[in-house]
Amino acid sequence: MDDHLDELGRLADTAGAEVVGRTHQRVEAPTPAFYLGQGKVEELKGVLHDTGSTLVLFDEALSPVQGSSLEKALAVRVMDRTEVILDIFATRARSAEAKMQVELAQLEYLLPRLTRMWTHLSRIRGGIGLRGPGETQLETDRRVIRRKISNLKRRLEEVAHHRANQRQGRRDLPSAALVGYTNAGKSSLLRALSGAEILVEDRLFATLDTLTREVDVGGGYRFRLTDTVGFIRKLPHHLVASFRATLEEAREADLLLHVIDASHPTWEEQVDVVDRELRIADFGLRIGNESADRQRVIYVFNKADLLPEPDVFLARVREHYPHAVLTASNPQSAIRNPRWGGVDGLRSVLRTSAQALRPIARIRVPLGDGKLLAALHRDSEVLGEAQVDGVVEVTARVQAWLLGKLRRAGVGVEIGG
Ligand SMILES: Nc1nc2c(ncn2[C@@H]2O[C@H](COP(=O)(O)OP(=O)(O)OP(=O)(O)O)[C@@H](O)[C@H]2O)c(=O)[nH]1
Ligand SMILES: [Mg+2]
Repeated sequence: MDDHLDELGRLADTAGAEVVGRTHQRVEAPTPAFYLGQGKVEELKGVLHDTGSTLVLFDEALSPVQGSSLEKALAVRVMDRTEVILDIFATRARSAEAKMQVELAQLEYLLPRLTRMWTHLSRIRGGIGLRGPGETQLETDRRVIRRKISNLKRRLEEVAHHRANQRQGRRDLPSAALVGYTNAGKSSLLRALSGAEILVEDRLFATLDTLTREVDVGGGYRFRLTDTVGFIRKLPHHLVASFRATLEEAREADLLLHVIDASHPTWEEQVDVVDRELRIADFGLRIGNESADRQRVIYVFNKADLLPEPDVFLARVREHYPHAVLTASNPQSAIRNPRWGGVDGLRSVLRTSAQALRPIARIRVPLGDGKLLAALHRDSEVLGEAQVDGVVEVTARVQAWLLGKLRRAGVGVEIGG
């Protein structure tokens, strides 16, 4: 309970609100009008008066009716967790695509609440909760909003289509996606592995756009690594839905690196939240087939430098996650803990995966089969070519599925460099 409110506090802070007090009530059956009991509403009124605050945040989702009657009763702006998250996303979206995705989610959220926002806007202005689609859209009617929604959906589909086309030509390198709870250190890991300057912040939802970098994992192998938007408890489903396209990149990756803040007191719950979201987002994880999931997901326990006893911690989590990797990915980690302060362990796991995902093969291409040669150049990483006895012998790192396909087509294939 306290953890949930702590997190709501961090969300409020990220959104730019200052928390002046908190309270909770165990509610067996939320009332249709206020969610809370009448007594609690009165108590809240007193607190609001005493602290002079202008905003109430709810950790639970409020129905449009509950939200609007609470606003009337309390005479201040009332937002639930969903709305706060939407607000943060709205202020953080940078790319045109992220902006469209957030706007879509906001409009979907707004639609059933249109009348409520309407009546209150004239009284309460400014502050968080009034950004994003903003007042101009609120002046329009539902029909216009519906048209906007379908417009945004269409434009987002176009962007997704364009991206899928771009990906087509890039299957040469093995790929991995960094996924995980917000603030776990996904961007920091990508920065540490690639050496690229990447935005890292001690804030929730620092990253909204996927970003891909090539990473040298040693032994002559490279990986294409993609950073993604973080998950959080009760992530609004509108947002998950509209960010689907962004997550497409991750969905098609050979591996998922599930990054966990090992130093967080409730990391286990965070892992559950992420696993559940990944299932909902249909990450090709086979539900009910744990072993298949495990092959594709590598659990990366980050922030090792903050653990009192990293070795003990790793031994313990390996009982559940046999292939768990422990990392520390911010620049100060190595100073704090020289032995556990790096990402070498993850790099070597990626190297081993790359070797398995892309074995080196010699493929004999008949002279004149330009199509096969072109396909190899497109879908595999060609290391060398030589003409021997009327065939072109191509040495390449080839994906396992492609090897099978070549063999079935009667092409001469030999594994080994
Ligand atoms: N001590 C310590 N801090 C870390 C480590 N990795 C990341 N951090 C810090 O954790 C915070 C969040 O890091 P990010 O890399 O932005 O996290 P993220 O998972 O990309 O977060 P979102 O983009 O918000 O989902 C930053 O303040 C980092 O400096 C680590 O290994 N050790
Ligand atoms: Mg990030």
